[in-house]
Amino acid sequence: MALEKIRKENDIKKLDESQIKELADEIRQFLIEKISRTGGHLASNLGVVELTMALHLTLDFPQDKLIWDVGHQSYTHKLLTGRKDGFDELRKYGGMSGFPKRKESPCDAFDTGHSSTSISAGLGYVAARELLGEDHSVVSVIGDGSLTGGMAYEALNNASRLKSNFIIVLNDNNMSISENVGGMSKYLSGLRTAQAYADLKKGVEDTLRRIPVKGERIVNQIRKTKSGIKQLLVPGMFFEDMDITYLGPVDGHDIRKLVKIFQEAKRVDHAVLVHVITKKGKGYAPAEENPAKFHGLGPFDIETGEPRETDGPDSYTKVFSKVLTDIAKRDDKVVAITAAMADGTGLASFARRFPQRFFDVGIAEEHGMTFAAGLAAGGMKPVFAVYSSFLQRAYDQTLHDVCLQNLPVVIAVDRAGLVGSDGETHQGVFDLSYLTTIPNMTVISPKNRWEMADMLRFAVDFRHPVAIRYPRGAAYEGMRQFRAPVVYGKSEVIYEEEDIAIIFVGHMAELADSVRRSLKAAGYNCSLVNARFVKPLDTELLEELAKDHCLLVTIEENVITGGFGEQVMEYVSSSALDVHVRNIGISDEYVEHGNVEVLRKEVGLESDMIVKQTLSDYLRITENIKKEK
Ligand SMILES: Cc1ncc(C[n+]2csc(CCOP(=O)(O)OP(=O)(O)O)c2C)c(N)n1
Repeated sequence: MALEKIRKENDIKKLDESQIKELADEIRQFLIEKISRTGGHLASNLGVVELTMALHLTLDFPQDKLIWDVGHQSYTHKLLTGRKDGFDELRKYGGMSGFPKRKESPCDAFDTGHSSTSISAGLGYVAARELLGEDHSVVSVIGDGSLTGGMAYEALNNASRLKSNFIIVLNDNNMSISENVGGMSKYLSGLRTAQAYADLKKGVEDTLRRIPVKGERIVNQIRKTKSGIKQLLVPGMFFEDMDITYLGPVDGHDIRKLVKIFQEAKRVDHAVLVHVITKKGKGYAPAEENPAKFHGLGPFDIETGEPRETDGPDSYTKVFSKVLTDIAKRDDKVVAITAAMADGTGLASFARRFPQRFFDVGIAEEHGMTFAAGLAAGGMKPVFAVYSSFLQRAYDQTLHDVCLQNLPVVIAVDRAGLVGSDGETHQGVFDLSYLTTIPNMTVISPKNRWEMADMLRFAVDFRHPVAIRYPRGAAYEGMRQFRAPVVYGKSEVIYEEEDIAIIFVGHMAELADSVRRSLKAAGYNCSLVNARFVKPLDTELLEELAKDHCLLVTIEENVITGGFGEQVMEYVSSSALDVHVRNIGISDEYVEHGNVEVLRKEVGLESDMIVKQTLSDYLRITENIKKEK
């Protein structure tokens, strides 16, 4: 067993050639087996087994720095750096992360999760290396999907000035999560299909080089020209014209060729891009056939490739997808935008139904938002469906391009709240804070599947910027009897009592209801309010509640800082209302990976804990009132 010989970084170099081939097969088998049990990112990892091995054969860890873009494809790297045992607890609370983590290993050079950061981070490492007079390699691996993100181009623009070695590995599998889109993708396809032609060019170049004395000079001269003759010799002109040497394309499953090209890349005295062609899902037929399905998934059956967990009730995403398609049938101004997440956001069915009105902009949330603003200014009704954590990228565009002009863009904020096993980078727990800072923005959140539908209809008809926030997973099917029309700026009182009032945001409905039931069982009065609007606040209701309640408890799955509760607290305080406020939410920390239920307990979004806190607050308040009397 070659894999057993790998106990720590650099052990791979002790294997002979036959064991190297064995190792690739064993790694694939290992990944398929483990991920079939834990879930995780399968297809991307199967695609980079040989690429990672070749990098490990070329580099020395931890001195050399290897930076993964997104980082979802770093499993082989984890295996080759002594973390095999971690796979049993992959993505579980307290277990190994599914992404690179510096605190997990000195061989993880940079923490990632969001795309298109690796070239920037690599350049930073290179600049630090130069300033500190160090001498190690820096390699950034970026996928063709991640190369659709603007940050990558900002970094390439910078890389052109480099005077020392920096290796960018372009892992080109022609796929983002689903099929890759756009001009760069087309350009790379051109380079790929020109493989035979590229070999021919290489032949010409080698022949020229063999001309005694002058050969090398002629080749260099031609490389430097801007003329068409260069096109004959040099593929990858886009990069070459930016003074980034282009090497490849090379077969990403041929370890010998890969090692050779990486050795060549190490000799370049500036930035160099190695174009590697890989197959997403390589070695596991169901993943090769359907790489999008196997990009990231839960536990599955290896034989059939089918998920182990059966479908439960519809997810919020599914409700969004169905209702939006329904709205669009009647309103041909409605258009939908995704930043490379057509499947995840549920827009894939909209795309099939209305291909002309669907736009996948690539992994480009910033561009997606300003594009939506342009569509709205041009008379359409854009709905941009985007995960909460990725929307963070488009804060300025939301502020500067959408809200400043008060344009009717609907932001469908999916995966809001804790998302679970993807961890810190993916938790959607900041959106209420950052969105509510923006003038002209309205922020709403539904308590159950029916309100999701009602709110989406409200949002599409609302002629101003509006964000509708909903979580990952099953749409709540409780509280069906409470279905009052959505009225701008108005909360929904579900149970009206006195003393204690719980105000919850969106999917905290179930938890809030359970807290109330416990309080009632213990003999206390308790009102229950569905905030509905996080912005604007229903201040009229707060004034009313203050009259016959002494404690308001706010519950939201968002950081407390700048969230709904803090805004309630601020209003109560600045209006000198006679009521105390307790904010329940996420404290000022990143929340790591793990099952959502486990994470909720960890952060204190759990019924018993909230009941205890509420009673302790209530008893203290009533005690003080008695004393004052
Ligand atoms: C800013 C941001 N938006 C969206 C995502 C979700 N996402 C994760 S991987 C991925 C596709 C990446 O494609 P590529 O870089 O080609 O890697 P591959 O999985 O094909 O190896 C996307 C869209 C993300 N991680 N970051």
